[in-house]
Amino acid sequence: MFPRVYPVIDTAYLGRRGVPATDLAKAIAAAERISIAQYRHKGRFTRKRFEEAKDVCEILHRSGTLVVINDRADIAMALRADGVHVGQDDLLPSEVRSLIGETMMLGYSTHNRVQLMHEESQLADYVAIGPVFATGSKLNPDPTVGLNGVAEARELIDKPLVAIGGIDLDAAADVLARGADCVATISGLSAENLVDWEALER
Ligand code: 3NM
Repeated sequence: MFPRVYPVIDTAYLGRRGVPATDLAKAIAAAERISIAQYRHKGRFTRKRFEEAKDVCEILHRSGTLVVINDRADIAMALRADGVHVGQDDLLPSEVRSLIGETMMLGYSTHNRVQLMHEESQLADYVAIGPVFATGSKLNPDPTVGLNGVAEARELIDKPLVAIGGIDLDAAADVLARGADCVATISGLSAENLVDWEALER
């Protein structure tokens, strides 16, 4: 069963708030029912950033939480992370798969029906659809797909479906009810409201 809640530890978002990525990682690690998290860093992977990602990975792994690295298969492999998440402007899933093999998880972002139905999407372990609602956490987001877009995506694919974009706690239940297996969030989740997110897990 794919988890229902997928926190995204976004360095830009947390940086603006002065929250260390490791602090959020510690809170996620302490939340027993949260079983997966993503580390997302859109900037350059300096040595310092790599060390931070490594710390985040270690903190999460100690509690048995799976770690997925955004965009970068090389960094994910160097960190011995559990997976890589790529988007439409990154390496293709087929290229990533040939690097990471079958045991590491591969997530793929899609934003519309054509991308969802593309053969590359079939190579992913889970597919994300978004943005569901307006989001301030992504530069140049695609048009929102809304709850109907989630329901349509559900009809189009059999894989675990992750919904992302502007989903707060209030909206999460609706998004799950429209067929998403999981809700991913950057700004909707914090150390303070993590227990409420956790309640969505079985
Ligand atoms: N990907 P928040 S929307 C990282 O549409 C990301 O694929 C999206 O942040 C997509 O939960 C998004 O703060 C931002 O809206 C999610």
